Amino acid sequence: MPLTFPKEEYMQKGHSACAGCGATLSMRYVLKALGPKSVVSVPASCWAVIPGEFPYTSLNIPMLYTTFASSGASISGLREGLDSQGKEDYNVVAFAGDGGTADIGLQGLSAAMERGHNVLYVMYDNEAYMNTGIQRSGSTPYGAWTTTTPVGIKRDYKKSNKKFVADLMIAQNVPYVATATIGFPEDLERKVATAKLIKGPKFIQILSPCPPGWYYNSSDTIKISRLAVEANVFPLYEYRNGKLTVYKPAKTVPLRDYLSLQGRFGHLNDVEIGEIERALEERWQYLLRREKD
Ligand SMILES: Cc1ncc(C[n+]2csc(CCOP(=O)(O)OP(=O)(O)O)c2C)c(N)n1
Ligand SMILES: [Mg+2]
Repeated sequence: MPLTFPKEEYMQKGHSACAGCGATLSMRYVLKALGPKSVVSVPASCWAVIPGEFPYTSLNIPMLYTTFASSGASISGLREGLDSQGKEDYNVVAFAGDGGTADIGLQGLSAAMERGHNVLYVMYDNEAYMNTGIQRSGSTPYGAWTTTTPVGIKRDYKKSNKKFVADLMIAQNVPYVATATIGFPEDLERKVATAKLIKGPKFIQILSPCPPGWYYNSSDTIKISRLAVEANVFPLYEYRNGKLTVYKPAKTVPLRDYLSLQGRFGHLNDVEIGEIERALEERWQYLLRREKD
């Protein structure tokens, strides 16, 4: 790991996340890049319970616990309040799940970005409503089992495609948009550090694997995060000043390598995997075309 990776910790031991929780590493890495002058707003989600019960907390910075739909509105208010006290140097950050971002919080997110506040919105994407028991969200990928897309005799796995919120943010021309994963921490750290220096709205979507929700061994979290990029499931990109840059992985792997580690995809047959692979390739080609624009 390069020496530039910040040593300071703003998240301590003693939290209540599951073993191998990707969302927990996401928060730890984001705070490392932002530093102590940060305030984080968390809506209803796993992260609302991970820090611990009041008066205990595993975070060394202030956290506002807000309602499920309100992340965008809450960071707007925090920003304006801090600025009115002359505290422009504080980072105001939303740290929201995929349900709270792709679904119920989408209008609040879009509105906060449109108003142009100097805020960072981080979507930790574990691809379902995990805190309430693995219900599908708009960000759940095609083919996945969840408790609301069950696979019994009817094979009711999710039949619609993942909604890529970062793509929506590009369509809205948000000044800085990026995708990242905890499997490439230096890349994640650099993107958060870049966002910190930009005055205006920023959005980062971090793929954050979930052992119980994706049904895999908790020691595989980092491996799965890296495979997601290498198997073209979760392309890494950065959008700045209207220009898209797509990361080309040094190594690519077959989709099956990513899917086979996770019980949530265990029901898929060869034909279905081939269809998913084709759709992912189409999206990849779309991103490359967009990069050339
Ligand atoms: C208006 C409203 N509806 C439903 C809930 C119940 N609820 C709490 S957390 C949650 C799931 C959150 O999912 P996500 O945003 O993906 O975060 P994760 O739990 O995966 O970390 C739900 C449905 C709520 N708190 N408020
Ligand atoms: Mg989630």
